[in-house]
Amino acid sequence: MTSTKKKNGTLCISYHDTSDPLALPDEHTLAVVSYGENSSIDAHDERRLTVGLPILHGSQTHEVWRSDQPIDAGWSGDISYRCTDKLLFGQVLLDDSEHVDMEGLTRHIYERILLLQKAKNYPHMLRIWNYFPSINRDANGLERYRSFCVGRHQAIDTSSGYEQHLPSASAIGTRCDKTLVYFLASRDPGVQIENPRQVSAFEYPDHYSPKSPAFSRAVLAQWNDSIHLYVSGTASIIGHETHHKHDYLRQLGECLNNIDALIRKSREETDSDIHSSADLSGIKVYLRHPEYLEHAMNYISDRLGDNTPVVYLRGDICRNDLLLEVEGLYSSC
Ligand code: 3EB
Repeated sequence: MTSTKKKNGTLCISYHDTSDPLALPDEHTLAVVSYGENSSIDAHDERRLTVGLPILHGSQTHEVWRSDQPIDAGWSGDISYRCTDKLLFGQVLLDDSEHVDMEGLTRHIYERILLLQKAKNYPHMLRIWNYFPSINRDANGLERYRSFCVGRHQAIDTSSGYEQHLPSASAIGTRCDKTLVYFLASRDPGVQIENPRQVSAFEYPDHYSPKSPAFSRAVLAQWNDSIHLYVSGTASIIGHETHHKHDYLRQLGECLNNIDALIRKSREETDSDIHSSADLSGIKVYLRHPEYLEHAMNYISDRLGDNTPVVYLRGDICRNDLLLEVEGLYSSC
């Protein structure tokens, strides 16, 4: 479905196909996120970012971030940003390979982001996406995902109560040679939602990673004129353990069960009127193997119907036994 109506508000996030005029940046655009073989930021227009994951299927594959408020843009070191009176959208793209020190690279990125948040006064990180190469590869005796967790933990503020202020997140492995991180931070805090079916990631036992993964399961943001729910990358994890290790369809079912449980929790704890994963504005399904695509599409269509934009991407998941992961986003405008 293509819409030509220009949406306005503090922040609107919507999904569009390539031929839709809204997929082209204008003066209200904070970002247009697309997908392709390599992670990149358009040299002529920093609003256009490409995540280095091949699209397996999807039509409305351009995620468009817009605001009707005046936008200020700039660079802070490696970070390109756009901000309004309320929010800061930023992105950073750096050379990476399996030989790069992942812990140091991640620490650098997160420290620079925090400096920018402090300098511009957007203290609340709401949502962050991390895409880096060779996520499951060992380097210097530690899987790169775990080194990422260590570097992130070193950079963030871990003073008392920090676990209640973590953003929702995704961390997905690419097969390109750059690390791309993009994020949304705000002047006002969001509401953290944790999943009753899962141990919070920041409380995982040590054997998953020397430092726990610093993210919330979901964050709800109440803007003046809209409600957003940012659902983290969600896997087939119950408690803290992977379930259905060799069965990607059961893993997919469990991802959706987890997202539905999170959405229920968000309704209990806030004024949100989101009822199930079928109400989400957009869903991303990351598949470790392209062969899963057809069955995954049939399953999603049976469970959610065909009204929600879904993009299927080839990406690696942070635990070797996870075959896929699902994230979602709700934007009321
Ligand atoms: C999990 O639930 C699956 O480290 O930022 C999902 C989303 C996962 C974000 C992160 C990890 C992260 O543990 C993995």
